[in-house]
Amino acid sequence: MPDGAAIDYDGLIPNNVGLAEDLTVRRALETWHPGYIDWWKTMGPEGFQASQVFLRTAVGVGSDNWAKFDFVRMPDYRWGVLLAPKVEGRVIPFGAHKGEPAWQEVPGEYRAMLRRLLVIQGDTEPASVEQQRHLGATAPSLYDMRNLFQVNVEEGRHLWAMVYLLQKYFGRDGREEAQDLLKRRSGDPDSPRMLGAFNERTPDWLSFFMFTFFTDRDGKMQLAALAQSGFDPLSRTCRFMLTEEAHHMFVGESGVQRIIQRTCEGMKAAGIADPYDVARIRELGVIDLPTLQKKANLHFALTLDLFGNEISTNAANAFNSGLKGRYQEDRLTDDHRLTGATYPVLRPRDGVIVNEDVPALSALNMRLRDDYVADTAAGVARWNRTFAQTGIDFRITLPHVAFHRRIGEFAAVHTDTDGLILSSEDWQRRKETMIPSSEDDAFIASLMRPERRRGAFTSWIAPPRQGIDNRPGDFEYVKIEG
Ligand code: BYC
Ligand code: FE
Ligand code: FE
Repeated sequence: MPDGAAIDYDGLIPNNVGLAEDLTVRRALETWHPGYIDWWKTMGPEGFQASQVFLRTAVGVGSDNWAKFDFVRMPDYRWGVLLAPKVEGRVIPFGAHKGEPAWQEVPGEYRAMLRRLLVIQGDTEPASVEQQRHLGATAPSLYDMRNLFQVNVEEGRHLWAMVYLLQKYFGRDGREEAQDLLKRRSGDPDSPRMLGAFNERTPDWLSFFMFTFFTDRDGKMQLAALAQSGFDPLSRTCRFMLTEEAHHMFVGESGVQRIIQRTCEGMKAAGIADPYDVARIRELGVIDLPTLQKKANLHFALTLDLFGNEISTNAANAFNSGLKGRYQEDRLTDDHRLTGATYPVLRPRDGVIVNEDVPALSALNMRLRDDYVADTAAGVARWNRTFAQTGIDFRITLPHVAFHRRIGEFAAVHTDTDGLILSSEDWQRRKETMIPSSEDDAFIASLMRPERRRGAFTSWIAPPRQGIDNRPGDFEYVKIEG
């Protein structure tokens, strides 16, 4: 196997970072471990902790055959520390240190900035598990329940990934940050998670699928930018996390696609052609398409906030110092320093939205957000094929980036989904046509009835095209009785 590809499963903590020989870090992680298990049992999935779940576990870190599938009780999942193989001779790909050997130790002058990035990244992982903890009870099938738990255990592992870096490279402060990552709580007024969207509720399965489609994709973009890092351990960690991340977005994309499919099939069977005939469509026990659009609007806007301010000195510093690159930095063909370059940024000016060129370094959050929007739009286009295939006249669209924002240039204005600036009165009057109303939420909540028979799916979602690991349709993905 290539360097770093073998995983040691002998000790308490599976790893490919030589923990057996690294006594200090092994002790720090073993000391942290009980607190993690305690957090998992109290803040992780509610119920089902004794159930046998058909989960994938990493057995290697290469690009193929890296995972195996088996029945595991979630608290026994082998969370571990897994880094992608080291690339010999790797250099810092961008910023002021471009071309110097990649750092194997923390560069002292950037220690605080690096620690902050690790803590923010680490904080989102347990936050998402907390947000999703009540969903097992209302799973629309055993297949979906298993996918939820798969995402949850892997987000737990992503927390391990950041905790390892903090404990290995940041000594005492790192150990303190690792403890604090177990203390903050999603939505807690006194000690909330760090970023806005991670304190929102994920009360139902439509929210879960939208979250994994939109918000896990922010994870993909941020991890891709950090995978370029000149701090090599971070780069290697993020590269392996991205392998796992693909499944999370698959869960979201296919989840929403299956909902669309079920709704379209239901409408056809009932002879309803008008997607806005909401009352009749809801009577079929499926989710009407305008409500899906409103949910997409909401989750897109919440996720855009995660890119921070369009114009940011933090982002410029993180790039200049070689800590956080751009999406696919290694495929871009400019000078990778951006000292004289500019980038267009959208901002509201005197009641209209204009494009202004600003120094490219300060616009890096905006740029990553643009890359995110393009990646998201491709996913939405895949959803829209289902309308064409079933002959229902509808399309999901992404709202304007100014819509319903709380962070950045647009936080101060209200707009409609086309980006037209609205007065507060107009916004109040029209908002329930653009984001879910409490009545929409109540309707969705009314559909959340569990389906636990093998191979069965609840009324509002179509079965998947394929089982996990090629298992048959009636496979018992979760053995609830354990
Ligand atoms: N909420 O200069 P700015 C994932 C703060 S998702 C609250 O624009 P910067 C996952 C900001 O912290 C990926 N506060 O900031 C997905 C700063 O505060 P301080 C997570 C916010 O640093 C699903 C101040 O405003 N990873 O993995 O350029 C499931 C000034 O802002 C927010 C990362 O985000 C907000 N939304 O940009 C599971 C990567 N936005 O320091 C997991 C690491 C900004 O002045 N993080 N603020 O007190 C970063 O790269 C950057 O910190 C950010 C913010 C892009 C998040
Ligand atoms: Fe993650
Ligand atoms: Fe994820």
